[in-house]
Amino acid sequence: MELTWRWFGKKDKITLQMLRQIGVEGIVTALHDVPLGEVWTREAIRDLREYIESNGLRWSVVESLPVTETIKYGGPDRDQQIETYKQSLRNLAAEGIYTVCYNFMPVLDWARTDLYHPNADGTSNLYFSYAEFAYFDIYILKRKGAREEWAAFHLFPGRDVLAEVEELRRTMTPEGEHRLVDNIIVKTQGFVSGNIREDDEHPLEIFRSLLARYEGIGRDELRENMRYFLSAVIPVCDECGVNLCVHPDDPPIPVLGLPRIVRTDEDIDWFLHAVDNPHNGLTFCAGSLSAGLQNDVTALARKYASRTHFVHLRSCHIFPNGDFTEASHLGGRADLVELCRIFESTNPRLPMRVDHGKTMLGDEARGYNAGYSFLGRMFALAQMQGVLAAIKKTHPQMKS
Ligand code: DNO
Repeated sequence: MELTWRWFGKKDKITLQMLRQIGVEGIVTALHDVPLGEVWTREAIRDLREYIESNGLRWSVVESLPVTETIKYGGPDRDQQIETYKQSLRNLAAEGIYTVCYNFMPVLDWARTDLYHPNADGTSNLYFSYAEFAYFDIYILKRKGAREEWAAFHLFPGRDVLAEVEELRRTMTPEGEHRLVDNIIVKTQGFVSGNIREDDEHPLEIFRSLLARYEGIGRDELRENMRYFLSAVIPVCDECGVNLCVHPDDPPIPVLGLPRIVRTDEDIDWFLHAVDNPHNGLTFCAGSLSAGLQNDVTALARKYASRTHFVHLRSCHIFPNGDFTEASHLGGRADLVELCRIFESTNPRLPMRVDHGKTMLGDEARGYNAGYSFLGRMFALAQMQGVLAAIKKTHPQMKS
């Protein structure tokens, strides 16, 4: 596979020269300065591409070309937004960038409750606690119907999330609440070009008004809106050779009363058939998929390898109560060794990046984006490089 790395543009504290030293071949990035919903011009794309190339690397994948909310909830300006999207796709192809990742998660991109959950060995990881998430929903966001929904939440038999929320409430402080808001809707969102930026003064209000747009939108409506979007953009991808690949929902469960439609085998099968064209593909995020008990990640990789255009290598560990954390890249529910074998044999040039490394050995003091440490990701990349080398050596026919 092609070894790529998510880099957040010229302001990223991790420089392209650092990446060259650790064996990165391709860059995964986006035009993070272009406001949501505006066209990515050829000039701006070219400027960044040339900068990457002047550092001896190539721009391999766009992550992400954001799909604005109006397309997801089917607002009155969605056709105009889809035209903008098509134009950006054409411009990217004209500049030689052919792999484009996006997601179709309403309002909230990925979600975690703790960004520095301590491990016994002194490192830290991202973590998702259902009780903390429910606390945020009920007592901070104060979403109508939240308490009733959590009372009816029986994904993990024997777990009473509401009772845990009340327990948490006894010790919760204003700082604790602030941290939850920051973790759930600010720190994890802004840098991925989500709806909330770090400097927004009233993130909760923005968030609530976005949630309100989804009243009456359930799974079927969201599916229809995704089909509408794909039917419009895939012909453009076909015409200019772009592989569009949706990122699975992270975590792969419905959250905050919002439907989520890319979280199971059945969902993947649905959207691939909704517009059955090889350019309509999947970003195989082993981490997101492995955070759902319903998913057998290896079986999914086998089934969907030929429609996978981009791979995120990471793995989650789910605790008996359902909470999950990001495991080592050689542990957890996703067997990354087997996944490398599957993807390497399907397409030896398939771009992959390691995702969400640990925070370790001083990463914590560097102010990196949540989950995107340098040393932690470098460590994971080295592990995956070793795995790939071993696979190629034992199966010489797989040499790229
Ligand atoms: C988080 C990322 C996601 C991903 C988008 C793709 O770490 O995996 O934000 O980039 O969902 O559109």
